[in-house]
This record gives sequence, structure tokens and C-alpha cells, in this order.
Amino acid sequence: MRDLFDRLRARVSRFTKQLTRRALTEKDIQDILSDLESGLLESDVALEVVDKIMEEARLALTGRSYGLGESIADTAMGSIKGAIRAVLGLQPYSLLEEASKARKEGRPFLVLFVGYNGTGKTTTIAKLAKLLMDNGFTCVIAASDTYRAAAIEQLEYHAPKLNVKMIKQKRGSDSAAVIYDAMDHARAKKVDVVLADSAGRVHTNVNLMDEIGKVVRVNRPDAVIFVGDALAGNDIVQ
Ligand SMILES: Nc1nc2c(ncn2[C@@H]2O[C@H](COP(=O)(O)OP(=O)(O)OP(=O)(O)O)[C@@H](O)[C@H]2O)c(=O)[nH]1
Ligand SMILES: [Mg+2]
Repeated sequence: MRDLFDRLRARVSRFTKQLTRRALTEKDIQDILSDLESGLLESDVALEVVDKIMEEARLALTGRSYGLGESIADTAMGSIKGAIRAVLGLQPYSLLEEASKARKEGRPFLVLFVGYNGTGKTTTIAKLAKLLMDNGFTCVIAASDTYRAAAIEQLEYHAPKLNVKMIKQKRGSDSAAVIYDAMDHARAKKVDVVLADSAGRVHTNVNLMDEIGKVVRVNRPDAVIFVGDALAGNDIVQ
């Protein structure tokens, strides 16, 4: 998201110099919107989302006025950010609060990590376990990437360092079954949070996509965390 805003800022920054006027003209707005549209499309934003953002941005920019010395670029960026947030409908989400609610209900909170190969899922599990424990939660890790060579061993390296129990089966076993075992363990031992790994996958790999579909159906995670980089684009929707 930051990368996208940086690119948009670079695009609209040339408007800074035009700031002696008090209000944006229709032509200013057209120029800003046209740059915004190119920036969004270049950033691989889906066409229908671009259309919605453009609609919101036009509303936000129309009739805006400025005092001398104010930057059109900053004001335009403010409007654009607001438009993007409105379209994304971003709601604040606190994993700690949600995990806390589950604890009060007396059930383990299941977090499933998904994403492409090598984007940091397993490392993030270790980091999140530390964060959760620092906040008073107990955790168990499910070594549910049963597909990639050495994925289980990788977590076997992290878990003792964190002093966290890890539930595993042998390589090639059913991912959903490993998570099921980890949830059973968490219920029996009153562990607050289960952190479940998954094998890296791309949306074109039908077998692995079916597998993660099954995990979601069977294990019903409370939260699914996509670990990816800023260039992932539309493919993550798959
Ligand atoms: N610089 C940097 N490297 C990271 C970060 N997170 C993970 N890595 C490194 O990226 C590599 C892959 O990390 P993993 O956590 O194994 O990624 P993964 O998504 O579990 O990979 P697969 O299970 O193979 O799909 C490792 O060498 C990590 O040390 C990060 O936040 N910053
Ligand atoms: Mg991994």
C-alpha cells in the first residue's frame, strides 16, 4: 500500500507548483484523476476497483479549495487516500483483541498463514508467537506445511527457541489433520492460540489450492493471514 501511495505521490507531485490558485478547476481534477487512473492500473489494481476509486476521488476532489502556500499534491493525496480507504472499507482489526475474545469463550483461536512460496509465512509464525506471548497469550504451532522439504524441521528450529510446543505429523501427511491435532492439543491444555503454517503456493497449482480449501473448510480458522510482498497484485484474490 505504501509503495502504491509513493508512486501516486510521485505522479501528482508536479501539481505542487501550480498552487497559487484557490480552487481546483475541472481541468486540474481531470489531470489528477487521469494520473491517478494510470498509477492504479500500473499497480495492477483491478479495473472495477479502479473505477470505484476514481468515482470516490472525483467526489473528494470536486469543489476543494486551498489557501496560499498549501500543496495541491498533499491535498490531492489526502483525498485520494480517503477514496481508497472508502473503497477498501478498511476496518481496524486487532488480532490480540480477537484472540482475547476467543479466550473468554474458552476456545482456542486458530490463525492460518497462507501465501506464495518463500514470502515469510513460517518466519512470521515465529514472530507472532513471540508477540502473542509478550502479550500474555499461550501458543502452539501446527507444522502443517507437510509438503515442502524441511518445512517441519524449520519450525522445529524456531519452536524450542520460543519455548512453544509444536504439533507435527510426518512429511506428506494431511495438512488439515495436523491442524486438527494442534486444536485438540490446545483444547486439552487450554492453550490460547494455534498458529498454523501452510505450504507456499500459487493460485495456478490446483492440488495445493484444493488442499488449502479443505483446510479452511475443515479447520475453520478464526483469522487467515496472507504473507506476501507489495507486488503480489490481483493474484492474491484467488
Ligand atoms: N529480510 C527479511 N527476510 C525475511 C523476512 N521474513 C522471512 N525472511 C526470510 O525469507 C526466507 C523465507 O522465509 P520463510 O519464513 O521460510 O518463508 P515461507 O513463506 O514460509 O516459505 P515457504 O514455506 O517455502 O513457502 C527466509 O530466508 C527468511 O529468513 C523479513 O521480514 N525480512
Ligand atoms: Mg514456510
